[in-house]
Amino acid sequence: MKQVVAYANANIALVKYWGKADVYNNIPQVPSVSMTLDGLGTRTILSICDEDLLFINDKPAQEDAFKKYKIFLDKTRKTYNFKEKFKAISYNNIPYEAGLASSASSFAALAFGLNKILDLGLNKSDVSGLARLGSASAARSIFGGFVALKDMKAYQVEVKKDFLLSMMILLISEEKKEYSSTQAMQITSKTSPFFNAFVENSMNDFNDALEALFSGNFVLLGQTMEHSFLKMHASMWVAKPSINFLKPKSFQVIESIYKIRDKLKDIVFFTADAGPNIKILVENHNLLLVKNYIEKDFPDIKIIISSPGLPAYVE
Ligand code: 2P0
Repeated sequence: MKQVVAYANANIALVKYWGKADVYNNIPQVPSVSMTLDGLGTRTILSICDEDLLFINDKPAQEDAFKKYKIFLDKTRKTYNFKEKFKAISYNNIPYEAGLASSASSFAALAFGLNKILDLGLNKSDVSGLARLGSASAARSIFGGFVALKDMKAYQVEVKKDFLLSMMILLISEEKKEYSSTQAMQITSKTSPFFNAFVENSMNDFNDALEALFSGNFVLLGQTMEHSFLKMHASMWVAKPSINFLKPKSFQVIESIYKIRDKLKDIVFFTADAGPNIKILVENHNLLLVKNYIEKDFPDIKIIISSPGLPAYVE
């Protein structure tokens, strides 16, 4: 039986994607910038089968995940004109559905695997476009390092030599969230009076983040990242119904980061996605110092540390 194995890393957005310009083609309404996470991702074993099947971490996928997989395959079959069905056996080494972008690495690995098993002959940019049909953030996980996604196109961005960054991921809760990202962003874009402001500002954040990565300006990068995160969450809070992904612990961690900054200036910045886990951006030379502060304040929080990761690949 023909099978392929594909791997993709997850990514964390520094400048957030939130809202869709085109729902069917899954085209983001705003440009985003992310860091690909080294060693945190999804490995998928893909084979042709009589029916579409999805297993995640050795269990049949839950209904929501299976539905998203099936919709993605149906769109792909239509776009590339084939009839085959697929069994995907996926292993995530990141907490599933905890706002750690596991759908990004899942659909990136799946798109890479489909390209190979069907001999579609797509280049990386086109594989990224295919992954985007599954989840827009997946378009970024095809590439390594730092990645921009604007309209339909994702690409790796240039980073100043010796600008060495790490992301600390604080696992505050691995509970399944009340709304999926897709649901939450639809509610926000339809009902939040702040959503237009988020969209209008997004191009500035995108340009500032690219400039900061290019020139190695950590403070500009961190401030831009926090600003984008705060605008995304603020616009969700005033949606109808109001959506809040953060937990009291998330706010306590933010307080602790303010405290570090009071003492040591702008050496640390935070962000969060569609979940309560806080992600902390630091330059490598400050990593241990910041980790020690956080561990002292929160000895019970598990911390995962990641550096910029490699692009997706087929084994
Ligand atoms: C991002 N997130 O830029 C943003 C910030 C979460 C918060 O992309 O509807 O699973 O499948 O395109 O990609 C998560 O949303 O959403 C996400 P769909 P996706 O990383």
